[in-house]
Amino acid sequence: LRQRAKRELLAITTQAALAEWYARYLGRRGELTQLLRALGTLPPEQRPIIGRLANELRDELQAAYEEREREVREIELAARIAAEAIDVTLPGRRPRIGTLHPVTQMIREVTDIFAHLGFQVVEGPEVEYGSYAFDALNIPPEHPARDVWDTIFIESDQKEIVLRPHTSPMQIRVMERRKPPVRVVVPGRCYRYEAVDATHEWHFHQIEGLAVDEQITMADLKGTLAEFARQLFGKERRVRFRCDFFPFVEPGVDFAIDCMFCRGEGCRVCGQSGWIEILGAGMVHPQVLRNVGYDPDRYTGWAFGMGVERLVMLRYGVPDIRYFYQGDLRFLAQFDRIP
Ligand code: FA5
Repeated sequence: LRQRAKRELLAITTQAALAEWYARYLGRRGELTQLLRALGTLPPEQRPIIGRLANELRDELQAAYEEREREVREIELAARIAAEAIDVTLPGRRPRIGTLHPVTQMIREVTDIFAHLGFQVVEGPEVEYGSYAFDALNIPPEHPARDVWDTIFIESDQKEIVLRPHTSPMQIRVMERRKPPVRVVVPGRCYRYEAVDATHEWHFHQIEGLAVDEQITMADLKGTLAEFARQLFGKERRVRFRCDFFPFVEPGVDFAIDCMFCRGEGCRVCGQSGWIEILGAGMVHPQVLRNVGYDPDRYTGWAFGMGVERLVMLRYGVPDIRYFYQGDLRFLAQFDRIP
């Protein structure tokens, strides 16, 4: 009995098997317990001898059991640790950190350049009154120029409300509230009821510029924009002004830089003209100054408006404006210069 019990005990590696073993030998119906109970049936002279041996065996098995119990606990613990092991030498998983949208980056870069030239950055509402978006800018109702800005209307009753088709209404809002000198740039979203193609979105961004003071001239406009273009696109940039028409400026111009993609024939960016138009600009129309209560005999000023997506497209050679708002990370993650 002793040898069998001990052999079995040593083979045990789980608490469950251990409990079974205990019941089999030392439990209430265990073999040894039965044996001890049967002592009474022995002849009286044999009882003390057998009784002593049986009690010794019970103590021995009890001790062996307790020792094995400790060992089994260690075996089980070791197995659990092995199963739950963490390899601390594995490299960590890099969290995915977002990047600023290329349009946001460009807005920051452009407004930064103008901030260093003494311009304040202000913002205004995207939902705008028709009176600010058009009338105060010298575009009366029924004027054909109103169709140039294919407008998305919110309300078309007496008090027209629109999604602003350009940032120019902020010229009015700023001048209404301040006396000259005024020097501001206004970044913001614009919306147009427009067929979307590679260079036109129905939703895009502009940055408006406005400077009004005594004796502001076209030369200031030219100098400021040339400086801006060279900071953004390189010192060697040449610039061009050509006549253009906007109802709220007189004279109006379009401003272009020399094409930096031209390698001789067949340039897809500038269409071989050698020039890339960047923005519309001009001297603030005297009627616009009057509309905000400025004296056009005392004050003059200039304004410009540029498309931000177009600047990004030029800078990085993005062929299609539709990439900007498709939310495709393969496109967006390329602009990962976090400032
Ligand atoms: C204007 O919106 C005038 N407010 C600009 C201005 C301001 C002129 C101050 C004079 C004085 P225009 O419609 O050309 O002008 O738009 C200006 C720029 O916005 C364009 O050169 C272009 O870069 C961008 N733009 C216009 N429409 C879209 C469009 N659908 N998608 C993307 N960019 C556009």
